[in-house]
Amino acid sequence: MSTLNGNQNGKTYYDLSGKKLKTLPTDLFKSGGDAVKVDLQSNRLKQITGISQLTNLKELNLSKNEITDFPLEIKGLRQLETLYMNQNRIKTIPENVFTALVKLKFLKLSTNRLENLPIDVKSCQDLTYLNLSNNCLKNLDPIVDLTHLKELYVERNQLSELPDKLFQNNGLTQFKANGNPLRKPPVEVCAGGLSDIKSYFIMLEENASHVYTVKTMFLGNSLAGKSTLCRSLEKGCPVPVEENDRTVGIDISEVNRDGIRFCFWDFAGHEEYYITHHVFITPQAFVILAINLSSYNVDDQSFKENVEFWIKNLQLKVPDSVVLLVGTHVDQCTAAQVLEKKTHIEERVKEMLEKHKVNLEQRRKNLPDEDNPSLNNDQINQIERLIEYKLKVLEFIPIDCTKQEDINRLLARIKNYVLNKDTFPNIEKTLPRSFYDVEKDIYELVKNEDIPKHGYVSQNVLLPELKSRHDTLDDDQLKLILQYLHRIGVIMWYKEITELAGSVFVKPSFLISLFKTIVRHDLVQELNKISPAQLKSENALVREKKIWISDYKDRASLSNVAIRILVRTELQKNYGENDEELIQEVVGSKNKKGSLLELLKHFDVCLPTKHNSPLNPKANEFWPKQVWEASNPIVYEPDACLFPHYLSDNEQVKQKWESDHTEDLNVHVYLLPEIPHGFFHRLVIRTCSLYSPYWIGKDQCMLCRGNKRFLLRECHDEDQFIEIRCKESELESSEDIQNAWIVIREIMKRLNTLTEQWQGLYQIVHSPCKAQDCNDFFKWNYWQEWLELEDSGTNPFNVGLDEILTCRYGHQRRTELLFPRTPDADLNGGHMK
Ligand SMILES: Nc1nc2c(ncn2[C@@H]2O[C@H](COP(=O)(O)OP(=O)(O)OP(=O)(O)O)[C@@H](O)[C@H]2O)c(=O)[nH]1
Ligand SMILES: [Mg+2]
Ligand SMILES: [Zn+2]
Repeated sequence: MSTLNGNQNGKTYYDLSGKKLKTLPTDLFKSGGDAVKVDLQSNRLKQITGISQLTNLKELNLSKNEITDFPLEIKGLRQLETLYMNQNRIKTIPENVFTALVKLKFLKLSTNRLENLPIDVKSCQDLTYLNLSNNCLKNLDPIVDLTHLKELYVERNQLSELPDKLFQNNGLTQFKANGNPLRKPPVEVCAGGLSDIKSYFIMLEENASHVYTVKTMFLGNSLAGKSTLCRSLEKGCPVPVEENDRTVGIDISEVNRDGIRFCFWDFAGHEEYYITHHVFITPQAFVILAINLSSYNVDDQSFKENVEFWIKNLQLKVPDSVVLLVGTHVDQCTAAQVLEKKTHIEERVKEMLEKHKVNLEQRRKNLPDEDNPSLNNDQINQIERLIEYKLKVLEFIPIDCTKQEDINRLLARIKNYVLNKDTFPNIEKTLPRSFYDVEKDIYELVKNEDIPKHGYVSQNVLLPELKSRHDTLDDDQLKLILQYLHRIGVIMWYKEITELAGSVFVKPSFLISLFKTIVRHDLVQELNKISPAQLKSENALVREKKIWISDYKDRASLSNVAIRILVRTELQKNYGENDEELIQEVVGSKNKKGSLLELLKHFDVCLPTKHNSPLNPKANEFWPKQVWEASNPIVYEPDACLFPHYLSDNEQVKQKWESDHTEDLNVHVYLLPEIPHGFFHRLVIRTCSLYSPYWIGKDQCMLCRGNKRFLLRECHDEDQFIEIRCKESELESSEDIQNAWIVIREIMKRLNTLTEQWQGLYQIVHSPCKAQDCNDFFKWNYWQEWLELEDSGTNPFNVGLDEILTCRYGHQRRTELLFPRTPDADLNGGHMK
């Protein structure tokens, strides 16, 4: 038999992967049922009749097929230890299958449509690995008795609770549960991983409490009336806001009403702030979208700017948001106008939500019609998940913010909605009592000035203070609580940033006030205001100030010295002259980067650009056919921050890249439904901190790696995509091509993780056909697997792909130019896992 791969340690195994099989080949059975391992992944199997003849089988791989009904015949494989059934379309598993599979150790069922697990799965007492991610499971009760589990994955299901019994098993070392609507433990605890979940259940035993907290975000354009609404709701009566009192950044406040705790986040409406807003627009929040009815016109433009922009962004970022539309300024409109505008907005919103849904369903429907449906399982799963998200837009409430009764009416409506379980299923959380107490104590500490009033405090100070008030909690438990409070946005503790891990921002408003000093709509004015005395404090000259301003205007680059001066001024204004330690910590000094820059980098707001000194050997990397000059004006500005967001053209990039060539390596990453606001610049910031030299423009960026040039480009044709190219003239050998793919993989990895920040986004990847004017393309499947590939794994592009690929119009290319295929694929197998 041609597919017999011979003996491996005396065991017979067969590699039948990627052969377009619809049934099992009879050869497999002829050879006498001696098979120990069979790899059937990436075929088109719907059933596997005959498999039970292979009674010696220990390992069976059926991943990436078209199985919808769990094959009962598997029952006959009593020696089975390893079973891959992932990436199929299985809805249920009948009872009495697992009772026969008592030797099973490894079971992968991820990416199917399972709603339940059979109770008898507990018969598999030897199971150590179980992967159930990407299904529709609502509870995990059937698996709590699997006491030998070491690894368990249940990401992206519909779990609202995790059974605590599962975590009494001390053998469990790996557990992932992202992407579930969890209440117990809350998502914010699960995000901390296995040890946090275990601690949570232990603390819960002592004393549980149910907390109702709603983060309420006020969004909408400038002058819409957000601050007016926010302050009036807080006070319970109309609060006038001055016309020149524009919100800068975000204002945060807190109110308790009838046992519900509201955290109000009043966002500034100016577009400049959107780059920092992004970070604070978080899931499970309640959004009040304010629309100024007096300036609203009944037309497309007005709808787009005042309503659509915000709803679209929410749909991409947090697609399960709940949005209340509030029309302000009704006192400045006639009753007829209010009605007309209200109807217009309501109808257009309905249309837009409907269109979003139809588009997704259309895509979902079109997918399986393609040549090889099993290739699309991942994609279908992704889209179905997006269809399940339902952004809820509640009613439209027109109000006059200056009238008491309108404020009362709004308050009553909000309370009604918030207490409605259908609207807010996650508002009630089960938490150990201590979570609540610790939070209260932190506020006390600030109030009593046991910690400074800005609330930026070292853990060495905070933890002992808290411990003295809670003698039953140890450091780890306190840290778990702090981490939880960070995730719900009550405090901020960036433990993943090394330089900041030791400190906590007990008041988020302090952190935001730092951002506000440099990310603001009137920054140039602020720079102009810098006085000679302030300049002197940093040993700067007046002429430098002029350079800062022109660099900022022309090149989106802001000197670190200027940043230090602006922040110092702000801190001195609010917290007194004398706290030099705080100032140093935040703004840094010539030798040490301050925490502010670390944060801005962490949030992908700007790219710290380095001085081209011998200390930075990377900066001297040569690139093709030119001598590398040290004085690139944008990038090697010593000690500055680049804000790609403010760049206005691509001239420099174009000049360095020269022109495209059809033979360039070329990958298109489509982002659907559209590329989110600020996505490309975040990608550029993340990528350019890896490679240099680089050149950044408005929506293009070129970077070099060794002697190869790569281009990133945001494309806004009808479809929106990000293009990644590698220059063809620099690809002479097969090794060159492989090396270029390595860089492209790094870029795509960053792109892929960045995408996770927008839950409503999905990606499709193509390599366009390289022939001139041909529109055909080659679709990438399982590319996420390729991104995660470790040395031991099978490159999915080596399974079932020929050496040469042909587009539908007959143009041919070597596969390695279209896909990251490794040329010497070990056709003899031996890499079956
Ligand atoms: N007459 C009238 N004035 C209102 C109403 N709502 C808000 N205003 C006024 O409109 C102006 C702008 O309101 P703000 O609440 O500051 O607007 P904002 O949305 O917070 O604006 P940014 O902070 O710039 O994003 C203020 O002067 C308010 O007093 C209303 O219903 N009627
Ligand atoms: Mg405001
Ligand atoms: Zn073609």
